[in-house]
Amino acid sequence: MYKVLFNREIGPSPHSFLLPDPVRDVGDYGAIPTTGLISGHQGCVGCGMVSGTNQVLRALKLTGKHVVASIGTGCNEVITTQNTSCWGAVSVDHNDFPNTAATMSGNIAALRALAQAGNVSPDSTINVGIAGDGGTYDIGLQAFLAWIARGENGLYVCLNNQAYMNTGVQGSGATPFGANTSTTPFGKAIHGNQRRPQYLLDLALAAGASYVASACPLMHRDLMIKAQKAAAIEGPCVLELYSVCPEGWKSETDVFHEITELALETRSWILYEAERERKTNTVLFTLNYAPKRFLPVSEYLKLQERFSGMREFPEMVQQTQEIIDARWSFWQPLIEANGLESKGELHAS
Ligand SMILES: Cc1ncc(C[n+]2csc(CCOP(=O)(O)OP(=O)(O)O)c2C)c(N)n1
Ligand code: SF4
Ligand SMILES: [Mg+2]
Repeated sequence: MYKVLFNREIGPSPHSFLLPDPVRDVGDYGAIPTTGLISGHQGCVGCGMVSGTNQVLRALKLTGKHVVASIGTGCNEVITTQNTSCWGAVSVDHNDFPNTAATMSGNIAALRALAQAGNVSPDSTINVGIAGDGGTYDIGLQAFLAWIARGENGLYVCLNNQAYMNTGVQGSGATPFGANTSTTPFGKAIHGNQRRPQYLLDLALAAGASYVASACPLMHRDLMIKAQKAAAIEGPCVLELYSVCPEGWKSETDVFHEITELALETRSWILYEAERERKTNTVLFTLNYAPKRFLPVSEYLKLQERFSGMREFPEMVQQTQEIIDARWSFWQPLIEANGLESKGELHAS
């Protein structure tokens, strides 16, 4: 186990108690030159993971280092490898579905060999792995946990769209309770996904990750700060991105913004980060966003047809609310200490 500390400040933070200096605050999105994914990908209109990948790459390029990305099978790989030029100057390899984290170890070994031969400087490169939730929570979990156990430097990005989208919307370990997927259909006898979702960042921390963070492309400044931190902190670092998927979520293609905002305001997606100080085995938790309104989860379910069946079953909506409340209760002491809760509503300044 580890000792838990809370950062009293709520909000995006370029500071880390593991780094001598803060990372560069990337500020407004518009101020950054486009060096992430470039044109030519084949993502659906309104796809969240295109924007998420783009922001990660932009943030990493800001460090001036060369990015080596190992990408696991899934939508992100399929939509960017018919035309690999959309990766620009990133060195990218497509690995097998379960192997993203194992390939990261191969890449770091290759970097060490090149450095020993005097061909590159050892800290000239950022070692990145990118995979979906199916490729991480399920088939890639063994490689992922073993990579963390090896303690190597690298940034693993999980693009979480909460199902196996590339192969026809099968449920994964990250699929929300009650969601309609092709393996958890909403029928008369069984009402959608009957399991509660797992939480990747909990697993990663328990396995010994140095830094874990959740982010979403809507909060681009927060996301890009976190990507830079994860690239700078020693040891395995994990970034999990909320990735809106109109195709699998059965949502309109132009409500990316609204869905993400509802996810944050209902606490269906919590923006936070955790850094581990190894000597004292202390983990510092920072909440990066406190909802402005304490909306019930029923609001979040409205814009996504994958949840439409649940609307007829108020007890399922209530169960979803309980799952959310239970997870949020971890942050309750911090919320109270900041005086943010009042009459059932949160008023963050
Ligand atoms: C060993 C193996 N099993 C199954 C597949 C088929 N497959 C390719 S992508 C994919 C789903 C990927 O889901 P996820 O990782 O969540 O990524 P998404 O497509 O949702 O972005 C599956 C099952 C495969 N390529 N390799
Ligand atoms: S199916 Fe979903 S994740 Fe895949 S490209 Fe389309 S919107 Fe993006
Ligand atoms: Mg997925």
